[in-house]
Amino acid sequence: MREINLTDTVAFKALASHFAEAKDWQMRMLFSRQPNRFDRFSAEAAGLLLDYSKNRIDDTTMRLLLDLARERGVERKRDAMFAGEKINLTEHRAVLHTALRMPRTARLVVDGQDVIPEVHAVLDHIKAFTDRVRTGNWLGATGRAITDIVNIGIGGSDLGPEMACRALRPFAHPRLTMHFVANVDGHDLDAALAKVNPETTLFIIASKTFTTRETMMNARSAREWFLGHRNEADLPKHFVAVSTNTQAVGEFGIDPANMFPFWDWVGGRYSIWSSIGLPLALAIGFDGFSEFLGGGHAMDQHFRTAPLERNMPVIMGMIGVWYRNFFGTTSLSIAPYHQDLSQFPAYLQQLEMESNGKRVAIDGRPLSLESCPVVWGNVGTNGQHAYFQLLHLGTDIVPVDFIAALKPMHDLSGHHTVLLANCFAQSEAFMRGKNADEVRAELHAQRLAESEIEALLPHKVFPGNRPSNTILMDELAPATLGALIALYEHKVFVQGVVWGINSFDQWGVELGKVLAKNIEPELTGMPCPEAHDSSTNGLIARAKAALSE
Ligand code: G6Q
Repeated sequence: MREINLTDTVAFKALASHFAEAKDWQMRMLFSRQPNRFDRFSAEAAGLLLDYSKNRIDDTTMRLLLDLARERGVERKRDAMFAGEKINLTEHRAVLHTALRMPRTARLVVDGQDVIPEVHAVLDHIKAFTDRVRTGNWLGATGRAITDIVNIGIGGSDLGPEMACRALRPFAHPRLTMHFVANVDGHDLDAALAKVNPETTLFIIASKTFTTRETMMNARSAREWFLGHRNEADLPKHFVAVSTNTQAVGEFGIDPANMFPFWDWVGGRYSIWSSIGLPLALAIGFDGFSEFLGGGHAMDQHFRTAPLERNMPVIMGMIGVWYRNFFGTTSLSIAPYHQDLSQFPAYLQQLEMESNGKRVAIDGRPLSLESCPVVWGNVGTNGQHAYFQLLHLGTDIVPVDFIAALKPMHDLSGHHTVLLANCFAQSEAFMRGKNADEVRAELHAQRLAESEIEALLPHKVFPGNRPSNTILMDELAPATLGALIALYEHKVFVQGVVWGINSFDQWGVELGKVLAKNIEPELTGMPCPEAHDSSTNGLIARAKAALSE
């Protein structure tokens, strides 16, 4: 079916004429004109508060953005996703990560089969296994309890569990240390193996396809390392798999009883809720993992049922469209003011950029407008001492998402107050800026000479009017983390619908999986299967010479 160009929709045209006026608005003015902006432009759901008042929007902007969401069919397509329709058209698949967090009592029929009993059968398996490891009843080959878990996976089979295990570190079992190996660069596996003892280590080979070059190479090397210390009969006690490919898991030598399956309707970057979350379930226990799923489900319910005016993923998605397609912003910075969310920007980078980094519409025609911005960031306050200079004073406008928990998970006095003060002060400064009069007054107070004040002035004026969202939660716990991830998943969905793209395929990633295969044999001295350009030939020659020394 032919997609209607975004620029041809009634709502987009209305927004375009609204933008002609809105583009010059100053947020300082908006706040003084509408003192209740915080109440008007904030929403709450699933333990999260979203303050979106520090954006270049007013009531009309929001009304028009929601008109656009409706005209693009966000509600209809959302319902189609939840119902298990095959909305991933290029891969002919349903998109059902939301089914992974549905309660046991739910029912969801896909291709004539209710998937919920299967989902819960796997969860039961995860529970039984994780209980045994955590209580010390799962013993290694020499009768010792497991102390270290090495997850070998990449992309969606790595970023989610690694991010979540770090985020929920205070909830983790004290005996278990988690390690994550993703890179085919042997330094990654080598560093992990140097820290662990084969007698007390459990390897999780996590790969949806069980064919990914990096993961299979790391898995084979880990097995070789293990067999250097123990024998083949000991493998089942130290190697388990998470995959959709039963045959390949068996061929690798992993006992099918130790395989945790999932389904092709779970995309890699949406798979933390499936067996790919096994490291998280091991770390925080099955009850914690269930709370995490519950948080995601609570956000699903909100996304499905809340009116668009109060619907957090819809609001965040549409504000993102406002900046990307009207103000022409090119990136989005994620600023978690929580050390345990240090991997969250990298996680969102994949979620957003792999989902919506597309240049053609779902019908294959080129998009009429830009899609996903570059997503990047780091924890606060660290980022303040590095790139916040550009966010405040650079030539580009970069919207920022601040994320913070109101209560810390530590007892250190004073730290959390300073952290939160910094977070709120930054969003205030982005919004207000500092005008010439304010800078002059400051410099006069320092008793600087008039000539110096005038010379310094342009450097010290902050234009402000730089937008941000702030997401607050009571504390960073399994349920709030689940809700936070699901919030962004659905925000990405909303934007994908508005841009008219398939958010659930990843042909750009698939390319990487085949490209290196052509060059690999050449580096080991095989004849050149195809002619490259002179640059690639030159690089190959250099590497070949170094590798053969
Ligand atoms: C995610 C992507 C990608 C994928 C990895 C690992 O949505 O498809 O990041 O997760 O390439 O794939 P396997 O799990 O199949 O090894």
